[in-house]
Amino acid sequence: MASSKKLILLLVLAFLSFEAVVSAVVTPLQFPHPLDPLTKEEITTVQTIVRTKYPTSKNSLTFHYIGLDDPDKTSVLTWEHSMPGAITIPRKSFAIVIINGETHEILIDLTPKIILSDKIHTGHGFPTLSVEEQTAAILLPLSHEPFKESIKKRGLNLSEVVCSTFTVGWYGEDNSKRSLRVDCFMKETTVNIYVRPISELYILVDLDLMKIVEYHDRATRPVPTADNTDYRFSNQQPPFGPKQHSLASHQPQGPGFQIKGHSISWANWKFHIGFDSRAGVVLSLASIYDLEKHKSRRVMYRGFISELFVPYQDPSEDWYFKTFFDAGEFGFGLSTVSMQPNRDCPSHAQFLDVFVHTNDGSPSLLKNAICVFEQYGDIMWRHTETGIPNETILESRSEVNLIVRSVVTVGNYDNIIDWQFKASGSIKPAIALSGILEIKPVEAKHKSEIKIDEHGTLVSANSVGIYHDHFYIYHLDLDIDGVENSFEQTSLKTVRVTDGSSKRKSYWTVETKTANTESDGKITIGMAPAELAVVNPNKKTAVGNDVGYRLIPGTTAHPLLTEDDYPQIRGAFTNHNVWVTPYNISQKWAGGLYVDQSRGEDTLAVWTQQNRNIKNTDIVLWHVVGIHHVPAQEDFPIMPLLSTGFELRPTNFFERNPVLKTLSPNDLTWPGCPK
Ligand SMILES: *[C@@H]1O[C@H](CO)[C@@H](O)[C@H](O)[C@H]1NC(C)=O
Ligand SMILES: *[C@@H]1O[C@H](CO)[C@@H](O)[C@H](O)[C@H]1NC(C)=O
Ligand SMILES: *[C@@H]1O[C@H](CO)[C@@H](O)[C@H](O)[C@H]1NC(C)=O
Ligand SMILES: [Cu+2]
Repeated sequence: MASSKKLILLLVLAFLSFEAVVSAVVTPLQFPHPLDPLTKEEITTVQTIVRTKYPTSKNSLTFHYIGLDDPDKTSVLTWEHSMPGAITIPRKSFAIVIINGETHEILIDLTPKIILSDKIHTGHGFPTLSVEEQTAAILLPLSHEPFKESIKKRGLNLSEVVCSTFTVGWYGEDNSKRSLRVDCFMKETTVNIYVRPISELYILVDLDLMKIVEYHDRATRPVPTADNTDYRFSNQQPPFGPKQHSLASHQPQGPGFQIKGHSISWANWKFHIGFDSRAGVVLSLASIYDLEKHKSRRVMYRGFISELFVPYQDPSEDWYFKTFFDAGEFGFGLSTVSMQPNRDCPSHAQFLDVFVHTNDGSPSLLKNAICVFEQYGDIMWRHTETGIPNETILESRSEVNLIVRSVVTVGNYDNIIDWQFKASGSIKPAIALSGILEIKPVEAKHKSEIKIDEHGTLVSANSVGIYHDHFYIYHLDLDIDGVENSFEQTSLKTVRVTDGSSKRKSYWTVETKTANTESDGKITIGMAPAELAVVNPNKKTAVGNDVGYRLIPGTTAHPLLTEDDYPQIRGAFTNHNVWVTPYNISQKWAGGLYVDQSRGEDTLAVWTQQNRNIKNTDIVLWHVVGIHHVPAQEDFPIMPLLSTGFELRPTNFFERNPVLKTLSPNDLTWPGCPK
């Protein structure tokens, strides 16, 4: 290693702010924020109250969701504009609890500690699975005699078998038992279990009985080899290239953001970071300070990922049911993992811990669940003016952005979920995927041996990475400079010159339409170019434009399943890339409140059939970010990040470039180093 040539890049930068900011310390708040996630004590209160009302055995009372019951939006807005402590918004919790086989929706007031309502869910679909019941289910095969026989028959070592849970979906059947499929893998000599499946076993677990209720072993395809599948550094052989050079980051003035409780202020932005066991990170009350209007202006009341639909595209017995809804079935919050400092987030990042709940209702601490940091090095704006004789003008500003990051690992896949804030007013939500492909074993060692459609790519000998999609749907309750907004579609249209008034034969111009009802808000982004914006028709700029924010989509993907296919009925919220609904406190989950084995009766696609008014009212923008994944060899044995995202960008929101006068961070030298 040429360590003498090691380059230490120095990044010492000042914070970017229009007001003096002291270094960030997580200070406890005198008055809690009404949108703060449930505290450890509050989760325990829910547990105690429910258990006191139902003094049944522990096994017949399991908590599948404990969260903050959303306070009334109007009250939160009033609270925000009142003196601290002047208004108290009651802290309430909404819990979904299975008690003796019945699903209860329990609303609790946490201050007088009373149950406000307790309803039994009678429709289709089941609550989010608990981590603990999945942990119990994956152990069942290991003591199931027919399974042990199958393992023996295959010449495998039972001590090296690990199993994993897969939701069963719904394929038109009337059955309404909570069940799970279990697939098993070999862990000998590699930890990369997903690429070493023991295929053609059918293991169905009844979750209420916590028993294997169906078992078949149809045939025997060999388990793919463990060679070259391990991703742990300790198991790699040199050479370890390409070489990456080191970077030291240091913020001598401290970070440019401040965290008070769960409220963040940074540069011209203020927002709140919440956390929910189903949604994961929830950002609320995002406002930007307008230097010219001398006030903070609201952009977003709340934003979070409402659902993630991952349908695999192999219709065979082993695979057809693999059509997952990761938020509703597994919980984005429950699947959030601790991040590694200096790897998942830079060394100058600050971390937030969260509490999730276990299935017995106890709070469980998750360290380093969220990180907040500033990102340096991009250009904010620039211009080189070469058109003025004998004078060169070069003006360039570098920018500092703020990132809020969390990682949600659902089984084989890791979803890196970022919210980027820019001083120029943009919010850029981004998603990056890493992790491991789901592999189907095949006989073929070479592509030429594959004679039938194996529904995937041969990524290694005997290993097919199955085609699938990742559809993320964001719930974006934008409140552009106020609650009453409209959705506008500005189409770009070709005009043909027919009257000989120009030497040109054509040009393009725009035509703006304001959406009246939900059907006007269903947008399939495609060939016809259009600008999509949420505007406040009641607020105009000095020159008369409606203030607004534009949605600049990233990659868009359209579902390829037929609309009558069962998974697509359940995932019908992917039928359009954009939807607009009137704000409804109960319509948070695009795939429904109860997604496991749901029948598509409570999806965004169904709600919008009401075709409600969305003009000049409180609206929610839903945006689907999709990735069709045709696996490639580089995705094996573990895939480098695949990123996508979109931008919410001010459009006639400010009178002019809001960062015209923003200084670049200072150039500083490393303490003790020569200049
Ligand atoms: C099976 O795996 C266990 C655990 O790794 C190991 O101790 C044992 O020797 C293995 N048995 C055989 C027959 O390879
Ligand atoms: C530019 O500078 C050159 C050399 O100094 C000079 O001869 C010329 O007149 C200048 N041109 C203009 C447009 O000022
Ligand atoms: C609000 O959402 C709930 C749940 O989907 C629904 O039953 C209700 O009709 C909705 N209200 C309005 C006014 O749309
Ligand atoms: Cu993928």
